[in-house]
Amino acid sequence: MKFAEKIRSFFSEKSVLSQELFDDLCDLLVEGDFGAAQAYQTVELLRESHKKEKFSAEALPLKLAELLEEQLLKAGTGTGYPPFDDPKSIPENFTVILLLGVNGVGKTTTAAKLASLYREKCGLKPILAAADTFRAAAIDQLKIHGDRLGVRVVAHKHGGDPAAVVYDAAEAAWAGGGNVIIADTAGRMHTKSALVEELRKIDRVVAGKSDTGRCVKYLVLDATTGRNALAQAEIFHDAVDLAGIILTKYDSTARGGTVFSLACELHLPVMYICTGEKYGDIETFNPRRYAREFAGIG
Ligand SMILES: Nc1nc2c(ncn2[C@@H]2O[C@H](COP(=O)(O)OP(=O)(O)OP(=O)(O)O)[C@@H](O)[C@H]2O)c(=O)[nH]1
Ligand SMILES: [Mg+2]
Repeated sequence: MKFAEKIRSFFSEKSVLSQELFDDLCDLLVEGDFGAAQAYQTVELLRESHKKEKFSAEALPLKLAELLEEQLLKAGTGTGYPPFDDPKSIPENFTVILLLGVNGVGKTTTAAKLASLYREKCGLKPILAAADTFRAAAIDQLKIHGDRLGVRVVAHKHGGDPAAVVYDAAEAAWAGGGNVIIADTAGRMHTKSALVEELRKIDRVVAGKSDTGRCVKYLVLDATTGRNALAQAEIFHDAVDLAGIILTKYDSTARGGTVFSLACELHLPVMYICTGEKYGDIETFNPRRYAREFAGIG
């Protein structure tokens, strides 16, 4: 059963706002991948607002959704949801988007989806950069996507320097070949310091190419890994300055509370949600819709 259905049936069975209901809701949130402390805190806030406003049991799902939405919006403050939503915000020069993440979370697939999304919905000219030079097949995998989509792919040989790939992609963009570079990285290093060093090098390459060029780092997380995804985010966020999260495989998960933990515990906003293997299976994250769906509304 999808979590949204579960929470919906939970609310539909309750007509009285009792202590027991709040306790059960807390357990349910934990089941939905909330951290225990955060679930407790959320329910406490609901309880307090109930004391003041005396709303009915029927109003509880909406109150929960509003509270959750607020938490999500707070995480997005300063970063903005999502960067290219508004076609008027097309960058003057170029933006490099680096996709980071552990093995198999969906980085390469997401790179292709973003290229398609930016071109179709935002009118941008994307370039794919094969900066995962670590795995031999990774370059070909990205080239296949590029061919299918008709998007240019900048690639070097297997084992090459990822920063040099980004440099060449930036050259191509600078020469008018594009305005958004999506770099598929190996996204993991043997040590944190090696990862940090690698990313600093890429930052320098981008900064050296243009005053207004910017480098945005997104961490790709597999939604099916639940609380483990949060642990990954913690490690990466500690090592590098992440702009946000891309959540993949949301089609295969029943829960989704991790999104609220990312927002509340790490102040990391989710930017995109991927719901399948096709290019179109990506959506810009909508805090209101997400909070309402989670609370079983609509
Ligand atoms: N159902 C579903 N599958 C996905 C989604 N995103 C990616 N996948 C699948 O997940 C698998 C791994 O995807 P990749 O894009 O190769 O992952 P990666 O992070 O690049 O993997 P490595 O380069 O090996 O680290 C593939 O079979 C994808 O089709 C999604 O949103 N939903
Ligand atoms: Mg890959």
